Amino acid sequence: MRILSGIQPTNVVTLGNYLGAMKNFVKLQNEFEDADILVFVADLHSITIPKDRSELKKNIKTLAALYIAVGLDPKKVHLFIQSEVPPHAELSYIIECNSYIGEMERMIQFKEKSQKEGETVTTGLLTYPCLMAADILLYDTDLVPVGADQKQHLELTRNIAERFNNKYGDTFKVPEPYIVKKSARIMSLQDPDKKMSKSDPNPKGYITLLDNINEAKNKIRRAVTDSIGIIKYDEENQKGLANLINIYSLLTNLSIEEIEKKYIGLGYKEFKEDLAEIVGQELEKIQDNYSSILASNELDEILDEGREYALKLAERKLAKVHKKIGLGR
Ligand code: ATP
Ligand code: LTN
Repeated sequence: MRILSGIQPTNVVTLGNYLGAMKNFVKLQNEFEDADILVFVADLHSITIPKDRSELKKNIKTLAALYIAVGLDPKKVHLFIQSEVPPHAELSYIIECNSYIGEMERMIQFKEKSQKEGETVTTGLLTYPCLMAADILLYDTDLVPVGADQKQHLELTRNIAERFNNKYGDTFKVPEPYIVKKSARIMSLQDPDKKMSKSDPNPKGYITLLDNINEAKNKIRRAVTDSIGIIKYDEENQKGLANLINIYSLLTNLSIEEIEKKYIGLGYKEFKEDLAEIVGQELEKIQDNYSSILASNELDEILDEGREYALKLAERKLAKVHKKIGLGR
C-alpha cells in the first residue's frame, strides 16, 4: 500500500495543519508498518500565489524539518521537495490537456482564493488541481491523508484518473482520501466560523508550530468563546468552545465525554488554562526536535534520499503515460 501527501510551504504550518494532516501522517506511519509512505513539500503549489524568494526558501526548509520534528521517521518515510522531481510539473501539463476549464472553475478553493487575489489571479491558481492530481497519480497512491478542505480536489483527482484510464487504457490507480472527521477542520481561534488558516491576516486566529510558547498560550486564553459558561460540546451554540474541546481531545487522546466530565462545575478560565498548558507542552516538544534536526546535517541527506526514490517511481510512470498517449518518437 502506498500513502502520499503534501503541504504547501506558505508561512509556518499551524495547529490546524498539524492536527488535520501531519499528525495523521504519523499515525498512518505507525499503523501500517509495511506501507510505502511519500511525503513532500509542495513548493510548486505555493507559487500559484506569488511569493517572496527568501521567504519561500526559508519556509521550504522549515516545513521539511517540521515533518521530521512532528514524528515522521526518515527510515520509514520518503521525504522530498516537489520541484526537485520534475515529472510532477510534466504530468500536470498532460492532465491539463485532459481536464476542463469548467471543472477547475468549480473548485471552492479556487473561488475563494481568486476572490481574495482580485485582478492578479494566476493561471497556476486555476490549474492547481491538475498539479495536485499529478502529485498523487504519479505514484499509484492508495491513500491520501488530508483535511476536509481538500476533499473536492481529491474527488476531481479520482475523476481525472478514471477518465484517463477509460480513454487510454489502464494507467492510473484511483486513490482514496483519508479524512479523520474530528480533526478535519480546526477552526480559527478568533472566528469559529472560519477554518484556521496560515494565511489569515489576523495571527491571533492561528497558532503556528514555531510560535513563541507564551504567545501561543495567550492565543488559547484569548480564544473567542461564548457567555454560556458550561463546558459542553455543542457545535451549534458553543462553536468556539467545541473547537477548543476538539483540540484538547486530539492532543490528550481523552474523549469528548471524558473532557466534559473532567470540567463539570468548572468554568472556561480553568479549561482554557489547562489547554494552554497542553498546547504549550506539545509545541515545546516539537520545537526541541526541530532545533536538533536543524543543528544536525541530517535534513539534506533525508531530502536527497527522498528525491532519488520519488524520481525513480515518477519517471517510470511518466514514461508509461507518454507511451499511452503517443508522445515522442
Ligand atoms: P492556506 O490556509 O494558507 O491556504 P492551509 O493552512 O490550508 O493553507 P495547506 O498547505 O493548504 O494549508 O494544507 C495542508 C494540509 O493541512 C491539508 O491536508 C489541509 O487539508 C490541512 N488543513 C489546513 N487547514 C486545516 C484546518 N484548519 N483544519 C484541519 N486541517 C487543515
Ligand atoms: N493542495 C494541498 C497540498 C497538496 C497535496 C498534494 C495534498 C498538494 N499536492 C497531494 C495531498 C496530496 C493543500 O493542502 N492545499
